[in-house]
Amino acid sequence: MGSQDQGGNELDVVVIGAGFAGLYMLHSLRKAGFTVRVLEAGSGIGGTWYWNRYPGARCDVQSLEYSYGFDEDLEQEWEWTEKYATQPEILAYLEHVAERFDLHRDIQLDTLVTAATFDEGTNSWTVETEAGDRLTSRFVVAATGCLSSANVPDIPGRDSFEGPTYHTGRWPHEGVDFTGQRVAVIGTGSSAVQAIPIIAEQAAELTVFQRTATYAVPAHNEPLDPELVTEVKARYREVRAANRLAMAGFGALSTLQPGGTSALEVGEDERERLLEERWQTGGLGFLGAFPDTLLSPEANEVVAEFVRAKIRSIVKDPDVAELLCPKQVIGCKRLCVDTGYYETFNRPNVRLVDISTSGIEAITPTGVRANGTDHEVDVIVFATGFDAMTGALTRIRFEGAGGRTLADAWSEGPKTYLGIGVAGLPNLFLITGPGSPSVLTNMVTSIEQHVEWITDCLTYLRAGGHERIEADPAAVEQWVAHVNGIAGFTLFPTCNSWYLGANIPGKPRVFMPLPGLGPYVAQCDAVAANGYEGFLIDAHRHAGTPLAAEAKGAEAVS
Ligand code: N01
Repeated sequence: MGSQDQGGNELDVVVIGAGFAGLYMLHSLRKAGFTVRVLEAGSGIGGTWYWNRYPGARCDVQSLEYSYGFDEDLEQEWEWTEKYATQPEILAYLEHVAERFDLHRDIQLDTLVTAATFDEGTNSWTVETEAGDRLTSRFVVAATGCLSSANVPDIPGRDSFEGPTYHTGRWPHEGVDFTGQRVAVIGTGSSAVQAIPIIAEQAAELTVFQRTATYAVPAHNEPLDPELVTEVKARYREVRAANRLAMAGFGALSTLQPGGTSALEVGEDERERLLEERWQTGGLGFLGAFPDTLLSPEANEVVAEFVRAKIRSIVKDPDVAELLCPKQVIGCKRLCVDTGYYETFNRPNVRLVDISTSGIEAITPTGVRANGTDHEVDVIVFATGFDAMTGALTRIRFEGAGGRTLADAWSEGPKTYLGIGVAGLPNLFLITGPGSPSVLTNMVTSIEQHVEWITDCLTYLRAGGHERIEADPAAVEQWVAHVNGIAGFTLFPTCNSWYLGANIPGKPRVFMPLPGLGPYVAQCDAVAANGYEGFLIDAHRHAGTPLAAEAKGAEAVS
């Protein structure tokens, strides 16, 4: 089954990326007897948690849930310190995982993959790196992350600025000292919401450029209660299983049950009580007060107005408060979880500049021009997000059967089967790709489900002596229609979110993730149980590829 790397070693799988997905993919495949090499662009492992080192970076899914469940000893021995873990703590956890499972020996750092070409004669991929290395393997798994291709907008004069500029997703490892500096932050998404309160404490002046106001709910982060940790560790199997069946891959630790009655059917006092209870609890579970928040515009408005009232009560200047009140549907863009975000706009050294009408006009050598005013600054922070879900994939030139590239296949927006397979690109697997729940869930839950599904699939192929699998174009079309159909029932497509690719000029506007993890997991299981229904297995067997050769490969990895 295996192909060869440059050193002549048998390789079954090349995995691209060494974040949560790539690390577990390596471990899982190795355990199943496959030979694997992981190629990672960074100088260290960790993916998102390697790159996003901006001030205040932490996860907004509880650490006891945002962690691997595949190894019982691992989950028992690791001690999280806070309800929501910081970036350094999550990175330390991933380093621990890599050490514990001896992963480093199969990971090649500082290796940017630029292209991968499928050879129909041998049914294998040749993966090329920026340094000119070539590796050949039967399968490629893209564990490239959904939010890893940084978006630095092409604002006129961007490169003329004479001071330092930073993107939150490419933060310097040594940190940045903003003491005494005049700082501009462009963007008000999750990264900015976390960074702004901390930058404001350091900087002499902070100017925030806001194109769209954001909804943020309090984190109420706190040190983890040892009693809670003991209690969760005692029932971890149940917690992990419940999360995999849940709509968003988390929530098993929540003290609040998802609301069962429409926001429009409960009385005003009860609505207020339910929302206040969730506001005081904190976190993303805020959106779970009513079942129709993301389905009915009227129900949504009830929840949105509750948050606007909170903003008006926190922010002292009524004009600033009004600018900070979002107009779009709540939850349509990803909800932010904050610690002191709105309060920061009460500080005398913080200014909010509304750029909703005409954007940023220019970046000049000394600052940022908006609404005809030049804002002089020493430093610019781009908290401008990512070319989400597709950017990290399409920047690699994947060339599949008949010279068809991934960029060709996705010219009208990403099209996949299950978010895992792409028609015309055999033996390529995506982890948490577009068309799967991915970014609408706890990423670790979704990653583990995909890793295990892919491992089972490769084991099945090996057992059957198969060397090629690809998504059936008809199954892809049906799946894309299914994803659009489900998204169409929700309010998600109603705003300019990165879920739709709307943040990247020229990107096709397609809702990329699939709402609802639990039902999706059942579909993936059914596909596997039915012999990988919707995938073509050895459908285009090359006449010159004898089965004996693959059987020999299968022996080598078994
Ligand atoms: O990026 P974003 P992010 N001119 O795309 C603005 C995850 N995450 O890095 O809304 C001016 O959300 C843009 O404006 P608009 C999480 O899934 C998780 O903050 O497009 N402004 C927006 O305000 C999150 O959703 C965590 O009008 C421009 C901002 O920049 C995802 O990563 C923490 C602009 C970008 O916001 C991405 O978050 C951090 C332009 N040309 C991130 N272009 C946690 O777990 C863009 N903007 C807590």
